[in-house]
Order: sequence, then C-alpha cells, then structure tokens
Amino acid sequence: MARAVGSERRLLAVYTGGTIGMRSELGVLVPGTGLAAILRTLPMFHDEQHARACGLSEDILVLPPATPNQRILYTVLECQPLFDSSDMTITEWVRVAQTIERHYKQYHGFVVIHGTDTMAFAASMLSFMLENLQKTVILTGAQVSIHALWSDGRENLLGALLMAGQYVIPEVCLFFQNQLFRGNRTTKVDARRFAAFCSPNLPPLATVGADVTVNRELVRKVGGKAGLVVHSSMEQDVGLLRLYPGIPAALRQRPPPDSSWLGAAPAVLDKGVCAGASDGLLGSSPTSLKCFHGVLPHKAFVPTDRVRAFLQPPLKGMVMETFGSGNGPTKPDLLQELQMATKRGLVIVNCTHCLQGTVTTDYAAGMAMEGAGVISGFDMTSEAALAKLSYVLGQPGLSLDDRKELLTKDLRGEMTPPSVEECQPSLQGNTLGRGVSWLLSLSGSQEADALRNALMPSLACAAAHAGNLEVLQVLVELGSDLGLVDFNGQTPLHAAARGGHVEAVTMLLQGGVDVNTRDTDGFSPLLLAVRGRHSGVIGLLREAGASLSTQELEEAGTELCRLAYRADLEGLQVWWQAGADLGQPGYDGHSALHVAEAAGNLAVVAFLQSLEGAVGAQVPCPE
Ligand code: ASN
Repeated sequence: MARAVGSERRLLAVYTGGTIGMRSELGVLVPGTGLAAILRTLPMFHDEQHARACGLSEDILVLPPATPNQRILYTVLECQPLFDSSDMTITEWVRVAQTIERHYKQYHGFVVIHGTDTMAFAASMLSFMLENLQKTVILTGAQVSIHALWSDGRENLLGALLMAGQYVIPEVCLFFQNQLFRGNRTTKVDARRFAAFCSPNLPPLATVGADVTVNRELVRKVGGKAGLVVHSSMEQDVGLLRLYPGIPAALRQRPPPDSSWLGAAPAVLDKGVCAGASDGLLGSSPTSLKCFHGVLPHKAFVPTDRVRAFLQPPLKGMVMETFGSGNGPTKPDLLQELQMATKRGLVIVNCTHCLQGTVTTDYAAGMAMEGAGVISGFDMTSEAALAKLSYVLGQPGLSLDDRKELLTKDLRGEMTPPSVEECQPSLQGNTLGRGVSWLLSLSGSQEADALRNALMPSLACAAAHAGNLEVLQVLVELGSDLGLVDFNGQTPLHAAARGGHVEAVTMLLQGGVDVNTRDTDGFSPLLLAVRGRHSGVIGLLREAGASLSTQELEEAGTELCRLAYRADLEGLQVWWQAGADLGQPGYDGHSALHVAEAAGNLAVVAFLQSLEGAVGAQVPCPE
C-alpha cells in the first residue's frame, strides 16, 4: 500500500442505492435519489469556496483539505434505478464493474456506495470481476440513512473517499466503521449495529483512529504492468446450500410404522430430524422410537429429497456450508447424491458455516466430503466462494479439471490455502508436472542431490494420490524408491489407496512395495481404501496379502454399528471385503446385527445374517 502522491486525486463514486441514501416513504425505507446534491450541502463533503475558486464543473465535488498539499475531487454517478441491495444480482454487479472499466483511466480510485445487506457478496463478486487492479476500489454504505442526525453514513463515506484518495490499495476493499477490509474476506454480522461487518479470517488492511494504521504486508501487490481485465461472463447458475442436522438428501425407505404413527401429517417430516431421535437406540424396538418434532409418517418412502432437488440442472456450481471444519452427515444417501452430482460435472465447494476457521479433512465426516468429489473452500467465506465459483465457471474455454484446479488456488486473496507441506498429498496435474521437471533440472551438487532425496517421497505420494502414473514412472527413472515414506510416514501406496487409484496401486504392487506398511498414525493402505470405499483397490490389496491389524479390527466394531444404524450396506460391504469380522462388537458390546435389528434396517439384517458362520474368518496380520 503506497501513500498516493499528487496535488489532485480524482475519484468516481458509483452510487447503487442502500440505506445510506434512503428516505422513508409510507413508513418504510426506500432508495433515495439525489445523493450528490445532499453531499454538496455538507461542508465535510464539499468545499464550495475551493470549487468556485478553481472553476470546477457542477458535477465535481471537492473534499476540504485533509493534508495541506492534496485535494480529493470526486464525482457521484447515480445508478438508474437505485436498489435496496437485497435486489442486487450478478447482472447489476457486472454493470458496476463495467462502469469502473469505462472510467478506469480518468480516475485515481473508485468508491462504490452500496446497501449493506449484500455488500459482502458485491465486494466478493467485484474482486473476481476486476483482474489486475492497479487502483483502489472501496465499497461502503450505512446502517442509518445519511439524512438522519445519528448516522454512520457520513463517517463511512468520508472514510472511504479519504482512503481511496490518499492510498493506493490495488484491491476491492470494504470500508465500514473505521476499518478497511479486503472485500472478499468480509461478511455482514450485525443487522443494526454500526460495526456491521467483520473479516473473520484476515485482519483489516487498515484501521482508522487518531492515526491510520495500515497492515502493509497484507495488502496485495500490483502484479506487473498488465492492464485491467473485467470479467463480465460470470456464471449465474450457482447456488448456496447450508447443511443442517438430518437434512434429507434423497427418497428414503422407512421401516413399517407403528399404529400410533398413522395419520401423521407428512409436513412434519420437513423438520427432517426424525431419524435417529430415539431414546437409546440399542435394545429398543423400532416401535419405541420417538421423534423430536412429531411423529413418523405411514409411508414406506419419505418424500424428502431436498438435496437432490437442489442439485438439479441448470445448477452448475454450489457452495455447501458444512459443519465445523468442513464436516457433513456421513449417511450414504447424502454422500451418494453429492457424488452423483460431482460425477456429472456439478462443481461443489465446501465452506464451513463457522465464522472462523478452515475446512480440513481431520474428521471422517470431512474426509467423506472429499471422497464425494467436493472441493475444499478452506477458510473462504460463503460469499467469496459463491463469487469465485461464478467467476471460475464463467470463464470460457476451460476444462472441468482446469476449473477445479483454479478453485483450489488463491486468486484474489480470498482464501488461505494450506502450507505447501500440508497440500503436497493433493498436488495435481500441472503443479505436479512442474515439480517433477524442476527436480529433474537439479543437477549434480551434493545440495541438489540432498534436496531431490528429501522431496522425492512427498512428490511420489502426491503423484500416487493423484493417480498420475506418468509422474510415478519418471520418479522411478530418477531413482526414487517408491517404498519410501513422506513426512506423515505414508508411502505412495497409502496415497494411491486413499485416492482410490487402481492403476497406481497395481503399479506400486508390481514394484514390490510392502502392502502392510503403517503410517505414523498406524494406518495401513487397506484401511485408507476402506475409508474411501475404494472397492477395486481393496480387492487388489487383499490379493497382494494385505490384512487389517488386530487394532484396526477391534476399532472397526463401533464403525460397523454406526454403518448398520444408518443402513449403509455399501460401507459394511467394503469392511467385509477388507476381511473385517462384521460380528465385532462396538464400544458398548452391541454388534452391527443388533443395531440393524433395533433400527429395523432389514436389508442390513439380511446381509449380516447371510454372513453368519463366515464372520470371524479374518486372520489379523501381526503388528
Ligand atoms: N436494506 C439495506 C440495503 O442493503 C440495508 C442497508 O443498506 N443498511 O440496501
């Protein structure tokens, strides 16, 4: 961020509407025209004497001097019509971006006066539409109209004009209550208080008090001399879905009802939390199940397929707000819906509904999202993720993989991707290719050899996780031992198994790697394949002699009960395929069969009974 030089700084203020200029009509607030005329009457916004002395034209306003040698001149461009920002859409934001483009050369900076309700969306959208910004763009507005005596509008607008006039901040920012935020990091957090916005995962770029304190290291640098590019082809068919506990995903079959359920209104189901609301599941018959919000219906199929309905075309991209660090329900119907959608090309980005923090795969419930093809949005706000999706999907001429790769990158400072070390296992495509060619280019010296040796295992794991046989082959030719472990103690076989890549697993097994190797957490490739439900990989590993350890088998009991409760036949089948004893009891001594019977999951009961006599055939491998 540089202090702006020059005796005259010219700004364009694009007025789109919002409370700041609203007036009361019939007792409700509606957008108000004539903002420039009002500002002209307020001495803090216009120095009439100076304007006259300089012979400024009617449409130019001039601020009183903030510093002795500099004047900020500005023109207010009033949009037609003006909007309560609840009515703003991508179409209007594209117009704002195009207005900035048209006047880009004429002005030193831009202020966008906007309603607060969707200002975080607007700032996010504009940040992606405006590429290679070299000038300051600041959105601002108010919680109370500028016409009111006690208004935040005057302070906010003046602050935005001063910041845009006095500093070169080549970003789309949002100024509110003395704080300058990166626009695509913001979210509205208060409907009434003047401190309406926060930037949960990035400190403010600047704070105004008696002094203006700027966080210089946070401000994005101008990237070279490339000129402004305005991206107007934003994809409009993008959506936002917030998960809630028990969200119904697809048509589901229920056990036959008890007579007391008869006559229940199907609408009760819309609460969506009936399943699993029993008082102590185990030992109770289905007829004793109770429901939080009412009673279960007397229908075999529950007509609640809310997720499926949401995912239908023409939707092309969706931001999914998940729990905690990116977790979602692991029930198979939801995961299947998500997987089917991602397989047919719908792009889904995972953002946490928590205000702060990032999406991880620390939990099985988060890993399951990744397994369903959902892309991590890390610490992006949902507003930024929606805008990024719209931008990435709107770009012409990109393949689906290119789009997905773009989404994992930080494009406008909107997210904090994990450190290089953390993201190595998911390196893909070009990044991987570049890494390998760079390794190849290192020559001869002792340091270069040491570096190659240090990086080789991680690169091999990344290649295996991406199923990239070509890179694996190159690494072998470079002399890499594909049995070496990375920083997590994982081998490429772990990575390939986790990624579900049959060909990579085949290649590694043919290369003679140890099939029962354990990582630092004690996990085997077989366990990772089971978790990812990669049946083909499980088959290959079993054929090569892989087996679950005693500890893995013992710990499987609770997981098996969970799967049985959720009627997750596929989940049980992969454990069976991996050699688990499906009779293994859970933490409380009940087996999957008990649980399935209690929950009335008849298909699971039949499956487990068909295995009786066969269970317990697993021979654990020695630790
Ligand atoms: N409804 C108004 C708007 O977003 C709220 C505001 O500006 N404070 O346009």
